[in-house]
Amino acid sequence: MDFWIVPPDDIRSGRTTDVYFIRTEEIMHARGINPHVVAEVVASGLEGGWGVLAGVSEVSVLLEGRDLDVYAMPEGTIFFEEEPVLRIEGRYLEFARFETPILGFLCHESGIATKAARIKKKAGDVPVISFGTRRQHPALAAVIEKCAYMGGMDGVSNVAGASRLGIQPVGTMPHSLIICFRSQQDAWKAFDEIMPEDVPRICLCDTYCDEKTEAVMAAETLKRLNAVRLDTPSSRRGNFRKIVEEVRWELDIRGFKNVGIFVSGGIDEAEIEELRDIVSGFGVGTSVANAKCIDFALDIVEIEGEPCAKRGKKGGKKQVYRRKTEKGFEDFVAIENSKQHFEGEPLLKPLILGGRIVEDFPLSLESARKRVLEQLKVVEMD
Ligand code: PCP
Repeated sequence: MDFWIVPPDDIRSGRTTDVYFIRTEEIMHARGINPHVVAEVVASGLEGGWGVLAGVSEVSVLLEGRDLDVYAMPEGTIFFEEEPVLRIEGRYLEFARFETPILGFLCHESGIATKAARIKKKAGDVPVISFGTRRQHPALAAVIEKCAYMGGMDGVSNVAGASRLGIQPVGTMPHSLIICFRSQQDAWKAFDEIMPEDVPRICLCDTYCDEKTEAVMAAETLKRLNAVRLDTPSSRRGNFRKIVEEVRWELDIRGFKNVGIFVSGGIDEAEIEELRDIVSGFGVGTSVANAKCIDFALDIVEIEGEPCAKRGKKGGKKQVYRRKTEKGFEDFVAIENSKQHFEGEPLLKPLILGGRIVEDFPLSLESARKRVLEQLKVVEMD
């Protein structure tokens, strides 16, 4: 296998499962056991109190054609602990082995989308660009950028990822360009002369000299400099805000008030809070691309119509109702089809019925991203 990438057909056939599901299938087939069940995917241990759901469209492709009904929250929905985000109904052996890839899609992708959303919420109107595909296996480049973008980030740097998203990749220049020209000015001038007009003129200003020295040098070298990028190494970083304030001061007193300051390198939520009032953009890599996965579990909660959840889980087929409040929204979970009428929008909507994707809600990336940004306006954050 080149680059150790599992072929898509092996994912579709369920070969990326854990062996104990294959053994379970063999045992249940041998004894003729295959009950009708309801299984729910629920998150626990949500560090920030909420998560952004991502990976639903891949689950729909994975389960299409199987004799199942699947309900899910729309891609990009903000969810909370104890809320089922996806529900599968059907005979257990129709989906047993797919538990592993279902959780793989949802845990990994929701982890990245959640972190991207947290970063974007902290950044407010300051643009944040995903710079992190270098931190993960390149086979995942498009998925990482999709989740970062869906989570609300304003752009992505990976060429393959941006192409799949149908957007232009965003980036500046690496230190290697400056090193190979053996001169900051020569590298910056070559960039300005050769790059297409629509590429923003953002010069990396921390290669050999102090950030403020190189920032002034760049502003004096390129007439149409949009911004400088500071990627100060941790060995020199100290008080990064002070460095940025000095660069801002030195540019302003020389009449370069329109030259922005773009920062990258180890940027996470704390750095965004510390710098968002004095920078024009953030490049965020590791903290998003390498985000902790969401701890989803898939559990059977009903068997042949009877509640049967294991310890630590609540039995019965549930629905999540969301109603608007003055401050935003609140959810509550209730047994589906209970006699009571509940106020609020039911969040679990048909995704697959009788094995056919019904797409009862738009699976498009743009609608998911719009949903995230809308919810970020009102969701609370620590
Ligand atoms: C890194 C590179 C990435 C940034 C930092 C992501 O700088 O510019 O875009 O950093 P993060 O993963 O810590 O958030 P370098 O490692 O100096 O690489 P280069 O010289 O190519 O800019």
